[in-house]
Amino acid sequence: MAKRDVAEQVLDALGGKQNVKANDICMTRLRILTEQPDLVDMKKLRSIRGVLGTVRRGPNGVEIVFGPGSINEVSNDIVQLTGIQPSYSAFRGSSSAPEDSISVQINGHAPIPKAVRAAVAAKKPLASTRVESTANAEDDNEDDIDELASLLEATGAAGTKRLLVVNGPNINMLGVREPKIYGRKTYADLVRLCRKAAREAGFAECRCFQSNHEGDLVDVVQAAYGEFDGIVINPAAYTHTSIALLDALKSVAIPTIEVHISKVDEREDFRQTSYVRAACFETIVGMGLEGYRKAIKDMAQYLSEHDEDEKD
Ligand code: CA2
Repeated sequence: MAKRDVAEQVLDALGGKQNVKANDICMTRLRILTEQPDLVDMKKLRSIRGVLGTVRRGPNGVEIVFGPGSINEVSNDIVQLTGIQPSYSAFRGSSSAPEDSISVQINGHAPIPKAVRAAVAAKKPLASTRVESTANAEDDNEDDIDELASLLEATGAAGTKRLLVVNGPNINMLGVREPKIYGRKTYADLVRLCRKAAREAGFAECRCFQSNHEGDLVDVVQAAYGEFDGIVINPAAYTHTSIALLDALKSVAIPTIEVHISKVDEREDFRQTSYVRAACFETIVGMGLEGYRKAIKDMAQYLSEHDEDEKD
């Protein structure tokens, strides 16, 4: 079955795309906030090929666990079909916040069915392996799902490195104006490019975040501490003004690459200053959106070299 079909079936089981208020992904889970939770058919969701388990989180949240091979594509398709970009902040403060699951522990509560456990441990494809023991239930036990996701992540079946891509003010306006400087591609195109590049570079997760507000950018960098292995950042105009963002990047000390779409070095004088550069090990300018692809590849390379250093 094509991944697109999977996304269409997921939306159907969620009560249609109009019932999706927000979405986000982490390494193995698709997170959905619904408008009307009673429209969600959990049984239908759980019968979709590739779905390993489901759980309701909070009054409006649903989490759907996929095998590592399919989560990114299904998520991309959900984004295309709904027109809603993955949003980290939409889940903040709700009981289905990404933080909940990123920090989940294998706590030894409800056991994972043996077949799933064995497939994960053997790093076998999981598309046809389902949580059979709970197939008739309304949804899976939360502990069971957390353990399943943790197991998938801990065994490296989903890769291990997590990438955060941060974009600053007006990047959401890409493709709308000034095509001579910033090109014709939109922010949605940029998110797609980053997710694909990250998948190809072997990242387990690629989360894209954009805000027009300096404090939000500081918050997301701080929240990345202990959660993400690398940051690719285009702080846009805050590049040239924000000591707060520089301090945030320094405080988390996560390897960071600075990207600029345009040739900032050939533009106005005020664009020649970059405060964040002091916290970045590489800066890429003037390559258009392709600069993000290079940054993601270079980050993967840097992280693999850094891991090897640790082994020596
Ligand atoms: O070249 C870059 O990537 C920049 O970071 C982009 C920023 C600018 O302030 C920096 O100096 C260089 C601007 C973000 C996008 O702004 C738009 C303005 C009009 C139409 C579309 C995007």
